[in-house]
Amino acid sequence: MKTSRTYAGIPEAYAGFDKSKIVLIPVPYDGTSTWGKGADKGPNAFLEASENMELYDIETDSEVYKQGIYLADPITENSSPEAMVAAVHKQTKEFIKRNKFVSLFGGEHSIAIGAMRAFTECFDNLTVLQIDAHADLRKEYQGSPYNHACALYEANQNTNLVQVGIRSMDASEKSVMNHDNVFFAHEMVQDEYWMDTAIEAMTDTVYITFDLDGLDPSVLGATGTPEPGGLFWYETLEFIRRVFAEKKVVGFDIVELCPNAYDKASNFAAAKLYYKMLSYKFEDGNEIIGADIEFAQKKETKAGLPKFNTKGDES
Ligand SMILES: [Mn+2]
Repeated sequence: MKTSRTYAGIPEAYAGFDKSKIVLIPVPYDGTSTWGKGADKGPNAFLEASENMELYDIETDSEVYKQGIYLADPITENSSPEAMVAAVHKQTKEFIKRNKFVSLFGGEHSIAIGAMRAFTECFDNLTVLQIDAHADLRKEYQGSPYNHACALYEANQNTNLVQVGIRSMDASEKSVMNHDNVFFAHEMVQDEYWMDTAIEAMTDTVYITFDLDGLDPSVLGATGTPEPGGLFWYETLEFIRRVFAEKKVVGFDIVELCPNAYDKASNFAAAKLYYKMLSYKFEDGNEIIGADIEFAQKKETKAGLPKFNTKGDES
């Protein structure tokens, strides 16, 4: 049964589908994880933490929930990895076509495959920005191309993939990796210009897939395969805020929260990260959505809203 739960407990007035600019799709899927099980519990832990979070963002001086955040029904298809990917693809594409800013919360990283496929079909010259400890470039793993270890294989074939925070991979992945677009954690720590170089490597249109294990485990430890030496909180925020400001970010997912009873801080970090990303997206002056496909976008919504002004933000 659908309850009246809203994202972060926001008032119904900001949570209806029609008026919401943002859609959140929970995908509680954990079909292929190899080590720490429990990413299927991620969306609920994330939503619970979000319900206990203050909704004014100091840094951007905004309350982004007032843009409207529609909490979609979770995608629970798990009869096979293929069926799950197809269900995510279909739902994501439907919401893109209805001119929503689509965000997803997993679930393990394979939930991003269908989402990235939908964005690739709807937007030209797409960059996928992957923040992750792992390269995830295997063509198949344990018999399936839809394993979490293969999450970025397709995006690497079809988009401009930029990988940030990588510190674990298989030697076989070296041959498919685009080395100019890979930012290894051990190099980032010695390169004060890595953010500039990473942003230069992106096209104008960006989708972000954020595997929480890209963060340092001291920031967020409740993930299936934690790796030392990850991104810290404020450098993460600085980087993604710049990406939102300098590029047209068209959607994002956050994956691999694997909650446990002893570490509530991780759930809160994931909740805060999600809200920060929305706050940056809708920060004054940032461009809104704008796909290269036909939208049923209502003209009157363009009037009077400063965020639709595009003056002077093309660099
Ligand atoms: Mn990972």
